[in-house]
Amino acid sequence: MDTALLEQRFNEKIDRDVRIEPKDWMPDHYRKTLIRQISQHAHSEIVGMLPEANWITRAPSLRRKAAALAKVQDEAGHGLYLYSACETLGVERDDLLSDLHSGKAKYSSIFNYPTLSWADMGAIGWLVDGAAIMNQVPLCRASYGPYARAMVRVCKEESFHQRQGYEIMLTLSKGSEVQKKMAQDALNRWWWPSLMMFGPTDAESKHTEQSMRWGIKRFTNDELRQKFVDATVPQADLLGLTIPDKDLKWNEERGHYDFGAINWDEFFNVISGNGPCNKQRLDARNKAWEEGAWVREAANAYAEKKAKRKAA
Ligand code: FAQ
Repeated sequence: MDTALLEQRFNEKIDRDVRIEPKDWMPDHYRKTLIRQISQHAHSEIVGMLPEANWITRAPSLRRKAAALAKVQDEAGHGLYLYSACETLGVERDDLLSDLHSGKAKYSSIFNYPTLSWADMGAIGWLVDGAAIMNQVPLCRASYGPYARAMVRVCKEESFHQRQGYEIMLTLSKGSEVQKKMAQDALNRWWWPSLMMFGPTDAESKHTEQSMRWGIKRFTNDELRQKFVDATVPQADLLGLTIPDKDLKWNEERGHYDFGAINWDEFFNVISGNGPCNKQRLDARNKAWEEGAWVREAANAYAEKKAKRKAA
């Protein structure tokens, strides 16, 4: 069948909202876009384990420690589903990881900020997982089957993370003056980077238009950012905390909150590798890779032995 006809069939499927599956014909650009987005997403989950893992040994109680451990393990699981989904597009996981380790591949800007206090565990759960859910629930309807299906379980787990983060913030904000200050300080530091997670404005976004046409993205970056602000402001009110934005104001006419200008220079600086923790995060991932070499060797040796036994 000629390419024009294949492309026409592919476009018809997209128009009818029929899922594209790994063995289906797809345009090269669609495949590449998915590999880029899914692998960046997988890397974000794996690098995203680092800021919180930092607090597992310092959690204030056994209950908090158990929840933090479970959350970080969930994130490892999300990374694995996503690498698997990406491999269905014909790439090797080792190549994807090599691009992460060399600094060539991107991962979410948010994980390049430091976690300075226990309240940051609350703020990350509430804001970062909250932003992740806002972005990822529509991805459960993405046109590529393996990505959409992986997102279903990821979103369920992210919802638990968001709730447990909010509950940490609630406990701190109803606690002593010092605890309330810690919660406010964490909100001050995580608010703007959380808004940046949604990516550049629609006017600056390179990929949104095409990804929307293909049904990979269902909303634009600005639409999701606005939904997040609208959902989160009342939650901050309930905590008795103040969002660090003097321009934040309900706009009756639009039926949305207006919010202040995002520092896009900071965002582009962070995604170019110059954020506060970029180097630390990549060093930690490279160290984990090197120290895990014996596990990969043992697994390969076992697989070879099993294959030989089967062949004999
Ligand atoms: N950070 O044209 P667009 C999580 C890049 S998971 C870094 O708008 P697109 C779970 C973008 O890649 C968080 N880079 O791109 C968790 C592109 O670069 P390229 C991750 C960013 O793809 C919670 C360039 O800028 N979630 O949090 C960022 O249409 C708590 C132009 O941008 C996902 O990955 C950024 N924030 O839209 C774990 C969700 N934004 O490749 C632990 C899936 C943009 O041309 C604890 N991904 N860039 O060099 C998506 O929905 C999309 O890829 C966007 C970006 C919305 C992130």
